[in-house]
This record gives sequence, C-alpha cells and structure tokens, in this order.
Amino acid sequence: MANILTALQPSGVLHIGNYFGAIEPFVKLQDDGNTNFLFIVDYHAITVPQDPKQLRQNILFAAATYLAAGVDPNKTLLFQQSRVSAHTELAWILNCLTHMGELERMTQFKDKTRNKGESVTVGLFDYPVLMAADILLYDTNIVPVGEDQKQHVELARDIAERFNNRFGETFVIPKPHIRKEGARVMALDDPTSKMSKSAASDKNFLSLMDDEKTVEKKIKAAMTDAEGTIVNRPGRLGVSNLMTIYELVSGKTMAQIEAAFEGKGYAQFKQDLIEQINQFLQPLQQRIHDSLKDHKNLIEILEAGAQKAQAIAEKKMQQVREAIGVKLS
Ligand code: AQP
Repeated sequence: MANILTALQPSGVLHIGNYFGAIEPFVKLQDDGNTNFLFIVDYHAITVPQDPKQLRQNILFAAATYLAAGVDPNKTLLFQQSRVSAHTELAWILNCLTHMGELERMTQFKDKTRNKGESVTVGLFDYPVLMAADILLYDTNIVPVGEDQKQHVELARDIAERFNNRFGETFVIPKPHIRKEGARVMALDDPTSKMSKSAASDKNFLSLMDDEKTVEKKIKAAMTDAEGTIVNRPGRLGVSNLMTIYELVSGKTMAQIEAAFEGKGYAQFKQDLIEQINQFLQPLQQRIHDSLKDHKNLIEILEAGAQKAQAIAEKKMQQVREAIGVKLS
C-alpha cells in the first residue's frame, strides 16, 4: 500500500508524451489498493502567460482526458491544485529551505529560459519548489513521471530530507517512477528535444486530439535520416523516436517492429504508424468528447476531490506549522 501522486499542467492540449510518460503509468498503479492523487497543476501553468478563457478550457479538458484514460474518481482524488491553498503555503515554507543554486541547476528551467532574457518570471524559477510542495503534502511514496521530471522529484527528496533533519520527521521521502520505454518521447520536428505541449510549432507534438489528417501530416513530416531502414540504434534519434511511438501505441516490442519492417522503407513504416496512432487515438478521443459534454459532472468530480484533498493537506500543514515554530499553543 502506497501513496501514488502525479500531476499535469493545463498548459495546452495533452500530447502522447504526457499520456505515456505520466497518465498511463498512473492508471496502471491505481488498482493496487494504493491511495491515489492526480491533479491539474493550474498554478504551474501560469508560470508562463496563459489566456484565462483558454486556461479554463484546458483545465476541463485535462479532467476529461484523465477520466477517458481510465482514472476512476472513486479510487483517485482528482482535483485542481488552485483549490487547495496549502500547496502555495507549503511552497513558501520550502522556498526558505531551498538554495538558489539548486534551482539554477534545473535543466528544465535552463531549457525553458534559453534566449528569454529578463522576461523570465520568478514563478518559472520557483516551479520545482511548488512541485516539491505538491508531492510532500500528501506523504507521497511514488511519483509516476516522464524522464524530464526526474530531477524535480530528486529535488523534492532533498528538500524533504533537509526539512526532516532540521525540524524532525515530517515528510515521507518520495521516489520517481519512470517507465522503461517512452519515458521521454521526443519532438517530431526535432528529436534532440522532448515533445512539449507549449512548443512554438504544432509540428513538435502529437496531440491526443489530433484528427486523422493531422496525424498523417505530422508523421509524414517527422524527421528521420538518410539510412532508410527501420532499425533502432543509438544515434538514430528521429527513427528511434518514431519506433518508440509505434511501440507505445501498438503494444508491440522493438524486436517485433524491426522484424515486421525488415527490408521495408520509411514510406511503408510511416503509413503503418499513422494507422496505429489513429487506432489508438480514436476511442480515446470519443471518450474525451463524451466526458466534456457533461461539464457539470466534471466540475462536481473536481470539487469533491478538492474537498478531500484539502482535509488531508490541512492536517499535514498543522504538523509543518508546529514543526517550524509558527503555531502557538
Ligand atoms: N515528451 C515527453 N515524454 C514523456 N513524458 C513526458 N512528460 C512531458 N513531456 C513528456 C510528462 O508528462 C507529465 C506532465 O508534464 P507537465 O504538463 O507537468 O509539464 P512538462 O513536463 O513540462 O510537459 P510539457 O508537455 O513539455 O508541457 P509544457 O510544454 O507546458 O512545459 C510529467 O510527468 C512529464 O514528465
């Protein structure tokens, strides 16, 4: 029995990297008699500019996607981060234990701020501390995440250990849970960087809502190399990435994929990949549409989740306030 927790930003329509990196691994752990927390980190999303109307839609869309992916609100607390104010309160306290140098070393911060000059917000810099608060509030044991978030979970562990050493045992030390294949789905148009929903070009990602024509266009344009074989080898970034996507959506192994396409070229491989992706996406999209139709139900599920989460988080905050000496008795 463990506490399992993951979260996703409503910063755009979720992509297959988010699905296979975080949502599917979470859903697989959901049935093991664990206590499950899945939330929509809207306060993380505003670390970069968001249009308020679009943000509201993205929050509902994220909730509908989780339900469509198999998240069961009877087994999982599904809620919006902004509805539980303890997340930001704990983040402030943890800020006072976190070193500037630790945040400066975060590779996601470096990637997201490249060429941005002075317009980078303090919120984006501080993002990993809010994420540490998200995790530590709920005595989390396991955090299913994509490879890109491993460094942030490790920082949460370091902060928890520091807090426990200074103020006494308060936080559980969490562990990242990273799948072997598909932990880092790369961008279709640049396989040296990860697929990202807020990328400047929509050729970067395969959205969970892409229709057949869009999938076809994106896969046909996806970067490969001059070799022309369907063989997964280190250094063949574009081809290996497409083969990984094939593996994820079809459930086949790399060896099976290599055998099926031996002696065949990119045109045939890409055509088959397009079909596999569409077969995977269409039923999921149908379920997302069905869920979105019942707007009221989505809001009720999020609200019920928030109320339960608030009660758990407030208990932990009382312990924290007492430990650091701000609670008077
Ligand atoms: N390319 C990826 N491959 C595998 N897993 C991925 N994840 C993200 N990209 C990939 C995992 O999805 C979960 C949710 O991520 P997030 O929404 O909190 O933010 P992120 O990691 O910054 O993801 P994006 O898509 O790149 O969002 P933007 O563009 O808004 O920053 C995490 O578990 C993450 O590891």
